[in-house]
Parts: sequence; structure tokens; C-alpha cells
Amino acid sequence: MEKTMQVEGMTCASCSQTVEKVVGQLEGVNQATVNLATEKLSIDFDEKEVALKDIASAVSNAGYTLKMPH
Ligand code: 9UX
Repeated sequence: MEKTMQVEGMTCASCSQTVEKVVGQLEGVNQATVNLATEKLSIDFDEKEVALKDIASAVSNAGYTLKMPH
């Protein structure tokens, strides 16, 4: 499935590349793309293999904050 969520804390292109990398490396994530201007992360992932909270943890470990949908 595909979801787009807000990420806080990204200020330069290296930030967004880091987020794309750490999320993209997770098992079950097929594609992770960041739009730095809008601070949005779009992820194509298999919800049977990876949970949103795992994606949020990876973003958090890299030093940024994923705003969880509610
Ligand atoms: Mo850019 Mo981001 O110089 O944490 S890598 S601000």
C-alpha cells in the first residue's frame, strides 16, 4: 500500500536523502520518497511485512519525526 505522511525536522537535501535511505532499507518497504519542500514522505510498503510504527522508529532513530496518521 502507499501512504504519504508529514516528517518534521528535515531542513536540507541531505536530511531528506537520509530519511529516504533509512526508510527505503527497511524490509517490506518497496519505495520511499521525500518531498523536502512539502516535508512529506511517500512510502510504498507491504503492511504484512512492516508496520507504520517500525517506519516511525527508523525515522526517529535518524533524528527526525514522522507524524503518524490518526
Ligand atoms: Mo543538512 Mo539535515 O546540512 O539534519 S543533513 S540539515
